[in-house]
Amino acid sequence: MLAALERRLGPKGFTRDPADMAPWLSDWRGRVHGQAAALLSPANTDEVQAIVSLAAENRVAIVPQGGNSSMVAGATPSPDGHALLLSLRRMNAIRSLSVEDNVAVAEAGVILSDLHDAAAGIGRRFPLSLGARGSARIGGLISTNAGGTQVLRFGTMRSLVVGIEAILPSGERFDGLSALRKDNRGYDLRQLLVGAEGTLGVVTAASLRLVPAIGARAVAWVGLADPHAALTLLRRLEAATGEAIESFEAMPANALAMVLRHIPGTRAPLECAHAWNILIEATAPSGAPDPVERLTGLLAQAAEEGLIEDAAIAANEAQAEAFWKLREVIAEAERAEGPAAKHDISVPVSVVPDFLIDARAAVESRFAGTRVVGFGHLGDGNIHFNVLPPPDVDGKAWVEGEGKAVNAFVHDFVGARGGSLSAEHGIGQLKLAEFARTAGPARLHVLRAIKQALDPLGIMNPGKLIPPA
Ligand code: 2HG
Ligand code: ZN
Repeated sequence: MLAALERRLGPKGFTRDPADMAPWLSDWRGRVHGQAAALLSPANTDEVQAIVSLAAENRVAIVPQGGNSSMVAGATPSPDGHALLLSLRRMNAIRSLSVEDNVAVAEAGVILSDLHDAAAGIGRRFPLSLGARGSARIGGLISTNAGGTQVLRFGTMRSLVVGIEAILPSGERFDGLSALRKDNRGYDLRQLLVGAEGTLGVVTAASLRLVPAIGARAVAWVGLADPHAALTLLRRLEAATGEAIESFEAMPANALAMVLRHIPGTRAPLECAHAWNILIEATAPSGAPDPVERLTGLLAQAAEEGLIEDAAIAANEAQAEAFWKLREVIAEAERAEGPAAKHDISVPVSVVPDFLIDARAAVESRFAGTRVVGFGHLGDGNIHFNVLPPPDVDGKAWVEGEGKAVNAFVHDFVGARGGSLSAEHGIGQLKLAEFARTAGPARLHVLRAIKQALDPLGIMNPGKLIPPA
């Protein structure tokens, strides 16, 4: 089979060279290391179809991979070395952009920031963004139902996918790219593939929703004392500005401190340290009044009332970018800080302020010496609740040992509040055991039944998402 694949894909699309494969065999955080029989980089959908058909015939596993920025090792093959690592990186064409349909058709290997640029070129934008936008690719973003920093207004990837082209585990091609806004032909295969983490087929291209380009934006950095005030502020800003608030990101003092410590060239926007920092972005369509004035007025009023302690509004685009950088590099700063027990949880938005306070206190008192860094998408109810090991232990060993007890503790805390143990990163390998432990029987039954129906041979990204029976 490998010889047949090598013939079909040619030297650009096939390698077994350990040096070529090495960067793609470990996850972004360097926690999980795998092996692969070969690295396949098809140039088009026909080649993906040939690969999947051959793999099905030979009962060989396929691990699809995009930008390899998964937080849960969802694109890292198992260490046995049997699987084919299928990189979509060469399929990076934007096939079309339509101002009439407000749709872009992008192949799975298109880098998110390239899609942003292409949409801007026709006076539109693709309204999903995240820190890894320079490396994350459309196929991976779809397969993990990625979220990011604009979910508040535009939803997760699921709400932005209007069509999908995919190769199913049988080798059949699903042609679902046409950008129909209404299509009620029963079960929605497109949406089944969103968030499927490559377990139901390989997404090769997608039709994606575009929205009008913004006319202007206002980016503010706010310091305040507690997360309840933050939620009050969010709801007040929304009520006052309609749809203008696109991002509302919360960072505790220790998250900002970690960024300033590890990322060169960063500085705090406000004079004093605050227990909580909020990054707010408000936008306005072209022709509408500049949102800076409105946001400045609303924040001044909030300061007068004592709801917030201080605020700075970016004076220009460079400053706006600098504020955003402080938020977007937290994951990188945390990686530099060392191993941590990471959680990507969601709870109802109304529960977030209490959760941030109570869960941190509970974890730090139950697991002596740990430090909680809980930050993220407050307006979406999605907190990255990361727990750093006590300073005097081997961090890596701690994550694999005591860290597992921390995981269970945090997930039970979340479960008791009606939350989810995966808000936007998926299950992958790293959340699999906890997912199996906490998912109810009905959820597991349906998940396995769907997997069995579409991938009876179990060749698509095995060992991810679906807890073994
Ligand atoms: C973010 O919001 C990413 O910055 C990463 O989702 C979160 O590293 C994390 O825990
Ligand atoms: Zn996030």
